[in-house]
Amino acid sequence: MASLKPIILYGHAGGPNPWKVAMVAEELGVPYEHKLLDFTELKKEPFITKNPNGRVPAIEDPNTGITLWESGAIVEYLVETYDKDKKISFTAGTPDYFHAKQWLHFQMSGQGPYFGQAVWFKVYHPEKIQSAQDRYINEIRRVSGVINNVLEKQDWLAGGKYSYADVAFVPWYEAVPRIAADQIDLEKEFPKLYNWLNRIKSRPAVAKVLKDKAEVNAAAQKK
Ligand SMILES: N[C@@H](CCC(=O)N[C@@H](CS)C(=O)NCC(=O)O)C(=O)O
Repeated sequence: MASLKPIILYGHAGGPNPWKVAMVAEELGVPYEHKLLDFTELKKEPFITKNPNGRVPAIEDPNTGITLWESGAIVEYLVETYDKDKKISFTAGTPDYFHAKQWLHFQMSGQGPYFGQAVWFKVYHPEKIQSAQDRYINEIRRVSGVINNVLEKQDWLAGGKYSYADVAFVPWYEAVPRIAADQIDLEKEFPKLYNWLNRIKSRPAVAKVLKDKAEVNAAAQKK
């Protein structure tokens, strides 16, 4: 996609959601410029006008003029606008198309918020509330069980091939060792899921984004 101007992707070094968008853009060969913001910049101008919710990711696509936020909506925009060959998506209106959306909605409503709350109560909440920690760690386990069971019967979540629905889950799983290394052993408890994550992470596009993420995190730690 040599003729495209780079999409501006507003992200953050540590937060998982923008990296999901980067992975999809890399898979599609859509050029992007990843602007890493500090959390202190998100609730004020100029960012708050781009995303009234004051969170990342958001994108600005100079090729179409759109500004968009919410990572799931951005992923859908990217595949519907740029995945003409259906490399990681499906023909509109087919069952596979809707199944991929179903998994993306599950990722957005069932994985992201619960894994996010697990981080909050394990790492950031000023008081240690065991019941809240247990609730969200158990949700990580429950969501992982759902995926693992499905992957007992198939290699990929939707349509018999790797798609955006699979890669969407990767960034939050990358956070699991930090949240629950002492409580959840993905390899042992959810071997199909563990193997699936490794297959996705070994794809060149995903490996590149994970390398970028590791580099910016290492740089952020040195500051
Ligand atoms: N549902 C939103 C969640 C966005 C979100 O929570 N982003 C985090 C970083 S991964 C953030 O901006 N946190 C800053 C804050 O909460 O102030 C999405 O998927 O885009």
